[in-house]
Amino acid sequence: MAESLDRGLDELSRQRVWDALDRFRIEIPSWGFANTGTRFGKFTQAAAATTIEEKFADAAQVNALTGASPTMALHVLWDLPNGLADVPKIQQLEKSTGIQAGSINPNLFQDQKYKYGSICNPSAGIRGKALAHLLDSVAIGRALGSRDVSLWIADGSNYPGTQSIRRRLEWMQEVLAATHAALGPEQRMLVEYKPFEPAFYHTDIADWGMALELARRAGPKAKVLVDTGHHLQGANIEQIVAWLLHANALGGFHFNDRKYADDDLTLGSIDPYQVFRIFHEILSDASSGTAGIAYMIDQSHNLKGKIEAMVQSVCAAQELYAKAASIDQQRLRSLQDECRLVEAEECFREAFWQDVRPLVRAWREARGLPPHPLRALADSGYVEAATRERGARNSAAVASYA
Ligand code: RM4
Ligand code: MN
Ligand code: MN
Repeated sequence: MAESLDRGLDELSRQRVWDALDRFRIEIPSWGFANTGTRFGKFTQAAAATTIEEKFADAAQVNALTGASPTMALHVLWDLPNGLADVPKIQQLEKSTGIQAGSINPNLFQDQKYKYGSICNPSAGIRGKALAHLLDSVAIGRALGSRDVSLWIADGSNYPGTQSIRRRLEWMQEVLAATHAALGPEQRMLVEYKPFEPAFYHTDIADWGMALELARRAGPKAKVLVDTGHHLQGANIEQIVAWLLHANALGGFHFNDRKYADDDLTLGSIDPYQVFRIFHEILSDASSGTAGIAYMIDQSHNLKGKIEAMVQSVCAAQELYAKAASIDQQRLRSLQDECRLVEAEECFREAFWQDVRPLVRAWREARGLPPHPLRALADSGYVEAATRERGARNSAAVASYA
């Protein structure tokens, strides 16, 4: 037993980490660069992006420092307020910054008409408008050549008896099927779930089982999106991941961390072991089904500097992915099969606890990237320049809640 404990990083696991870093990409969200806040108010930041041009510039800066985030998720209403007509502008920005448009996020939660829901609204007229927005989003995705249309449905109700759960899900199913039918051959549709908020009694897509069933009924291009902040306390997220892999229905992730609910904190800031366990589920799956998984960050930093927090998040994701990649899967599997519990657990734990940062730094240098991305950001003066250029516009932003 002694020799199967305490093994450290051997040459093979170093190679696995290196390959994993070459492969790993994580998408950053445009909304992570703009001024966002709590539902009580916003503390605006002078360096926050105020335009789509500035969001692209910030994303390019994060990618230049990390080499791992070449795409940016777009929110249709916030980033393409004129819908399809804004596509040429986005294409122009893709060219000038080298950042590609990533997942397209329809917005079905902001307009006044969605007070009682969007695709689950009892009004056929409002459901029709929501579908029209979904179809616009599919067309935008197709025009930009981006693969995923990522749906988060904020619909639900606040009081028992006030809405029919059954009828709403039938309505929703119809709209999702119509959206699926419009997808191009390369497009996918991701279905996100969340147990509560903004609705507090029932949410129309509350958990992964509901999302999976809806995705299945919509069609083969529909997959489930796991937002790590969208679970009730104590949920075993890596088990959900394992099940979705088993069902060939894992579309991707919105990474963020939480202590209580949908807190949108920095990835791995509260529970890095959980992110490691999630990556392990994926890396221990030898099938090819894992290749299409979209890793994305869904975070809004209302106190931390936005660009700094995004660099920090990408680096945290790389480090945790690297740790999970260092596991010798074959060895772990035989320890599991022989029920050598302590040795199996130690094999797993050791991968988590070892410091992969020197190896990640070496990888960065070999790829022409700064070994310390956060330090390089500080040295670049980028945030100071953004503060000077954007300060006046940001100070004019509205911050009140009521
Ligand atoms: C939601 C959800 C969605 C995101 C919005 C802004 O809580 O996580 O994915 O688009 O926030
Ligand atoms: Mn999300
Ligand atoms: Mn969320």
